[in-house]
Amino acid sequence: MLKISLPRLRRDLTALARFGSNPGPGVTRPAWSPAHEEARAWLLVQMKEAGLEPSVDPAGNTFGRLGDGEPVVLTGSHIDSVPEGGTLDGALGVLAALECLRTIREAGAPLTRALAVVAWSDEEGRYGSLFGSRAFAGQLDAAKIPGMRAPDGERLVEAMARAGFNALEAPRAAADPRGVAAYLELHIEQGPHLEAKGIPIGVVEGIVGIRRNRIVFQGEPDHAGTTPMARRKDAFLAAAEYALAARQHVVRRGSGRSVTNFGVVEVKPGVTNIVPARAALLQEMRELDGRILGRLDRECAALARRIARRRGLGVAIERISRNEPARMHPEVQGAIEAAAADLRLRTLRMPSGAGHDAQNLARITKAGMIFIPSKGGRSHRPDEASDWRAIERGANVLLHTLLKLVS
Ligand code: HGY
Ligand code: MN
Ligand code: MN
Repeated sequence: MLKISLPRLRRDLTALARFGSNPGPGVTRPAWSPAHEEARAWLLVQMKEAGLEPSVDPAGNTFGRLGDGEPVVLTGSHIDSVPEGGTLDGALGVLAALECLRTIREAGAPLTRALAVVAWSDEEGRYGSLFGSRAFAGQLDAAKIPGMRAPDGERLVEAMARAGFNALEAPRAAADPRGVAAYLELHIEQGPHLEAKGIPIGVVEGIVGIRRNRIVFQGEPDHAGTTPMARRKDAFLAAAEYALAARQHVVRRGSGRSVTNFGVVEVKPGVTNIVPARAALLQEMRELDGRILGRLDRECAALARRIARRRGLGVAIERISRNEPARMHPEVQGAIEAAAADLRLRTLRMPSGAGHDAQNLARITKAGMIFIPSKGGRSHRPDEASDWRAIERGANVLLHTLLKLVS
């Protein structure tokens, strides 16, 4: 039975982890950064050496194709990372796919369809959520590109220009759906369920929708020493009350799986002896059911307005990004389960609480995802890890699922 080469995959994962490596474990490799562009150049060389036809599209998506003709079966993930992130999130899916195509090519396996490995740009959404796969799926709103910025204010247009791309050209990456037969992504679970159940392979049924909003409370600056407490229009206190109340609302009135997070808090003027005049929160909400997600979004906005009114403050709510939930295709789920059965591996059907490029691909083709266990369920942190045996199992399930999709 055809198997991938774990030593080669391990060599590639170790090599890629060098680009943007932190002083300690993990990586910081934001999209379009010098470390990311060096990683892309390295990946293109590996693709060429593997005998694949490399290319990069106007949205910065990097492809390595095996075989000619359409429609093609795509497999991959992303090589950008969160700040202080781990070495497997995204990288595993791209490099396991590369190793699968190498193995298939070396074995001279008969292909009824072309295959391509892909690294989607800015999956982590530093400038705009799931950017590259959104452009490929024809979902990128060109009018929004000039205003897209990172949390630190850096514009997407400047970041892409620095890497040699014209951001305004990104919508030209939109693919003809008839040219894509299926999409398959191997990813670490980034949660605790597979490890807790002792099951080696997750078969993703659906991926959560994600709503990201900026909520800005507007109060008044005042002297922090002389202003009586009852007279303060403290924007930070309104934001703090909202964050606690919104979290409670999502937990109580969501599906039981619904989650929310406040990952960025900005307080202005941001000095110790002035009452905060302005407090901005970046909030995200995630839920598998689009209707529930929409309801929570509306209810939280109403909650913010009530708190602002009661405190005599202003509030502005700005939508940052919005990804709808996506169902994975039953045929691809079935192929993953059949491949795992061939390899005598147990599987678990499960939702993904993380967003993935597969949710954009699901809009234009049959998409599926394979999960492997994350140690301690940890991810988006430097000590993100999976066992090498788990990595090998996941890559072999990816290999045999691909073979079922192209034979
Ligand atoms: O945030 C996410 O869910 C993914 O890791 N980008
Ligand atoms: Mn991630
Ligand atoms: Mn990821």
